[in-house]
Amino acid sequence: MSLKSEYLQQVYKKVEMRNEHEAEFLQAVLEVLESLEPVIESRPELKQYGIIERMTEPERAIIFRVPWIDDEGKVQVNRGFRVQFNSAIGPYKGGLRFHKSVNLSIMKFLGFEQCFKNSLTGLPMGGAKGGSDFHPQGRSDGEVMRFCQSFMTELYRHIGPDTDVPAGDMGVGGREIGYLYGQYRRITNSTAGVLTGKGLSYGGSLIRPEATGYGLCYFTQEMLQNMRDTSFDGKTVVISGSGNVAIYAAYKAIEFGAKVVAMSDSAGYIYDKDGVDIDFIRELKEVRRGRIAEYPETHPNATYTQDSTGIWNIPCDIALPCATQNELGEASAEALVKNGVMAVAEGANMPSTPGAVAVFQKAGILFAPAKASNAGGVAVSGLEMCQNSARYSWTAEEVDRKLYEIMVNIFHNADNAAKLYGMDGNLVAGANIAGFTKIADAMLAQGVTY
Ligand code: NDP
Ligand code: 2IT
Repeated sequence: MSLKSEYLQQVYKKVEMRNEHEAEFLQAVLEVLESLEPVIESRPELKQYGIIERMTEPERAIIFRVPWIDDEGKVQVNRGFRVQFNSAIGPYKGGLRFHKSVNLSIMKFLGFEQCFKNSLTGLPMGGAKGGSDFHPQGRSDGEVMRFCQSFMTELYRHIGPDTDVPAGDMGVGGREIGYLYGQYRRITNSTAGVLTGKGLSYGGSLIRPEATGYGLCYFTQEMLQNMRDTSFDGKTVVISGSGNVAIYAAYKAIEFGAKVVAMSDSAGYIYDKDGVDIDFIRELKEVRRGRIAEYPETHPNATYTQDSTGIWNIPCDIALPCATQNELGEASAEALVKNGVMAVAEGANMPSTPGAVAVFQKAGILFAPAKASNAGGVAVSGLEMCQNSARYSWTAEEVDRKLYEIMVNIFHNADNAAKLYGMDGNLVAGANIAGFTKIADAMLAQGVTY
């Protein structure tokens, strides 16, 4: 363990004992505690009021059975989760993930990180995450609808516009949010904006589908300008994944003058030295729900390689991991550094392993941690909540401008926090400290409740 403070070591040991099989959750906690060493030293009240002990234990974790009937008439049973991590600064807020790999550890790491991310947006949102081990790939629309209806039939009693507002994440996009919202409306006889990422015809916000990817590029552009006096213009970019985050990150990077040469899915990656045809990929993934392997059929200059991690061997100036946790390990980080990467900015949640982050930091590569750089999605979710409460909608330009301002602010808050504690340039520490401070102050002010 790399913690120096005896107190933090003790706290972490207890977290480890309580959650011994939850590798992802422990990974996320340790990273935050490492960043907080200097803060704990300078603010003894944090220890006195058990702030870290309280923050590393979710306020509530709900696990439930989700039965549904597949197209063959067979009963299927999945496991549903909602981990309500911290509500000190606002209603629980965070996405729902439908993926076969979902388990309590993954829900807790995502919920834990969401608290700091939401705090960084400057909007009043607590942190949560939920989802299921239901895997939508290969399922018909009818099956997805029946699953969503069953999932919401339990979830509805735990959420509400001032309590907990879920949204999308992996495997949960506009289609799923629609089915979930429809069932919530039916059960509760309420049209409250209880989910974000809704369709435009029933309370959704313009720019929400684009927000995470756009926000990632706004953050990265600000980081490049401030820390290296450069920009996306003329740079070669590699983006992993080809889902919601990856697609809109690619659009914005291209708009900023970069060439995106590679993208992937869980089976493999494509390399197109002329720059990917992002309209084609968007249609392939969003409309046809196809596989990235199909790309070379219509783009003969491109190649497809099985093994998605191979994408990090492609030389690039900027790498944007936008697929999933721990997708970029130490060996991949070394390959990127060897090939001259200048900046790595995380679109996915915790895509770089701790070993990979250490490689980037040692090599002096610009590194933007997920909590800061992918906060654009939840930020526009917060703006969707505002619009729903006001029963009003803003134009795409208004939402995009607010998103841009929020991402620029997050960069400077993280950068300044790192400088304040003598860790100039370390955006991991800066983001953790800036996100933490607001929640800690709110918890201190409210007494020992949760
Ligand atoms: P999607 O379901 O839209 O897309 C996920 C993409 O990642 C797919 O292309 C998927 O491929 C690929 N993928 C999954 N597992 C792997 C793997 N092991 N190796 C390589 N590729 C893989 O999800 P999102 O784009 O919404 O989410 C991506 C990441 O961004 C997640 O970490 C999520 O938590 C994070 N995020 C999402 C936000 C949002 O608003 N949606 C906001 C902030 C963060 P395949 O089709 O083969 O499964
Ligand atoms: O990880 C994330 O920030 C999300 N999946 C978005 C959450 C949200 O509430 O919009």
